Amino acid sequence: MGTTRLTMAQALVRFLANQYIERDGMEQRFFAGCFGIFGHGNVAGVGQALHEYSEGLTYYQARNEQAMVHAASAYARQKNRLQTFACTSSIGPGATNMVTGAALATINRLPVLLLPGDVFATRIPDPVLQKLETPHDGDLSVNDSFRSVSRYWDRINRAEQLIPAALAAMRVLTNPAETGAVTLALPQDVQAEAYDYPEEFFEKRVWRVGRPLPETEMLDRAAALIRNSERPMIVSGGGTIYSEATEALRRFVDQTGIPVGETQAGKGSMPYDHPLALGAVGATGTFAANRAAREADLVIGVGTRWSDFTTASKTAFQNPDVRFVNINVADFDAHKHAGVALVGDARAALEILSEALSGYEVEAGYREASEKANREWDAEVERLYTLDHDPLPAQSTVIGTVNSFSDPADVVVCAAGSMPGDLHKLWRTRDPKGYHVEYGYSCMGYEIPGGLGIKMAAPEREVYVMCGDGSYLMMNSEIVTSVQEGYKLTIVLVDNAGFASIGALSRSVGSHGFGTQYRYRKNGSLGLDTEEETGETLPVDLATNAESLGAHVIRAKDISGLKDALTEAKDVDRTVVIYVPVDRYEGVPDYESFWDVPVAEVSEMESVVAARKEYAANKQAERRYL
Ligand SMILES: Cc1ncc(C[n+]2csc(CCOP(=O)(O)OP(=O)(O)O)c2C)c(N)n1
Ligand SMILES: [Mg+2]
Repeated sequence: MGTTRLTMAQALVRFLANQYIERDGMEQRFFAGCFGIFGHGNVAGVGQALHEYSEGLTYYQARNEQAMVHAASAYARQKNRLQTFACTSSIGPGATNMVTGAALATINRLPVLLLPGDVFATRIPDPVLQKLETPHDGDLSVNDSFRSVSRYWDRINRAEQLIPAALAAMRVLTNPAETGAVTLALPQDVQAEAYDYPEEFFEKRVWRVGRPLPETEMLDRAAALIRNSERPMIVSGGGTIYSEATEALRRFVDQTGIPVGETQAGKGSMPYDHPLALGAVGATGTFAANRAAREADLVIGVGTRWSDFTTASKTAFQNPDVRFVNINVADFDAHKHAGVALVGDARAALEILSEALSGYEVEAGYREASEKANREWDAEVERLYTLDHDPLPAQSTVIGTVNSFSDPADVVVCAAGSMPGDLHKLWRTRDPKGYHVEYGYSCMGYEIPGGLGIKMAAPEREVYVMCGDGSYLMMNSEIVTSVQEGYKLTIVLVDNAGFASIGALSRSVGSHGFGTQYRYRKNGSLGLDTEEETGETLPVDLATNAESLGAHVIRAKDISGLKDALTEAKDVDRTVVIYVPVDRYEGVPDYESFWDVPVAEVSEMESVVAARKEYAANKQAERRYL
């Protein structure tokens, strides 16, 4: 085969356009396109290449580099990691704006390819605009900050170096155990340099995602543990959904009678009305799941990385003899909590474990207790969905109203604030892809760009973005992109005048919600978050702000206004923002759980001393699971 003379950037774009992925015999292109914001460092190299080879890799203009990486991550999550976007940025601030997005992708184990522009490899015009100068290190640029948040990182200092780097990048992106952000830093001069690339490099390449099985020996050990347990429980994480294992999980549960708690990423593993679905587990868990967890003598983790929210900071599982079995495609996660490690694909592992457990079932009394807990929990959800609260509605009722209005296949999106916990507890999921709360990084601002990525991945579904006023202010720019590209979002902008979640957290650590309200200073202080107002409210109008960005805005005053707004929104064909104020203090309670947030050990404030005492007592329950 011959060679083709292309610039490094042209070669990269042509290579990316020819990468495919296959699982279960279904093959598709791996890159749905390339998000980008141009500046020096990518306008000539990658920008020129995207223009010339636009049929291979569609370019989408974003407004904020962090946001475009969020959109790519959300897209990848909605597609069960079988497709994603590349993201191109200029050098300097354009690049470092993507660092937060990279961290989010890597923490959530979602594939995104980042292509930040970089300083000249030749160094001749240095210091180039936006270059970080480090007198002690000639080879350092701001792009080195991606190293800690990427699963693969390389800098392409010579045109031919692209070949091994691009192949290594694809291997990591398409490997479910290793995936996350991949960063290829692209010096701007090298992007424009030509090289005779071998034609094989541009041929269609199919990356296979297999369904590896756990080792037989470990499977036998796990089956024996389960057969000998009296109160087994499953904790289902995002891996169940990415592996499309929800049907296999349901069959496993029906066969064995083992109840299921769900993590944030795993919510949707079971429909909420399955009799053995106990709902959210951990710090933002339901009483149903948290009681089961407390007593469980065996916990089967499926596709979970056991975050502190899931384990309630290692207080959730209190049975002194509790053991863990972990089904996980990543060896790293499978070994957590000294678990019996079933390293493999979730669906394949559940199917083979079902066979190994043939004839086994939990005792009837245990199954009945789980079913009763499911019903009792649903009654609590109903209570919170229908709270009659005046003059402003409760957030739980806003959530209930959106849930009741939405179709089963619609998607709810959230990431930070008080809503993720409330949604985790209360959202009635009816479809494995209907719940999308980013809680690996819980990144304020993910909501709207995340919604955009989901809508691009699943245009047939309505996407309901539940966005706090704080998150909205941090990142609303992609409303413009959604209008430009014709991807409609229904954004429910829930205004409680500031950081209500952190206000509550601050009060719980004795600090009176200091600095969490949106108010003017009073007597030189930013004030406290208490029901007595401290300082005048600010003249901020977020609904009008949304209007100015091109959204169709509906202002709802109460729950009946919200119902009308949702009906109206359904018929609007561009992004809608439904603005709804809620009561700041009418929150959803915690259900017998704990989250470790260290309280000051010494203080002259009585409230802090009291909070520390309670904290020290709660901490006694923390376990190590060795
Ligand atoms: C980028 C980022 N900065 C800070 C935080 C810490 N934080 C978590 S929730 C929150 C407040 C969110 O406010 P809002 O969106 O209004 O939701 P509310 O708490 O009022 O429900 C803050 C500051 C975060 N998660 N992400
Ligand atoms: Mg708020």
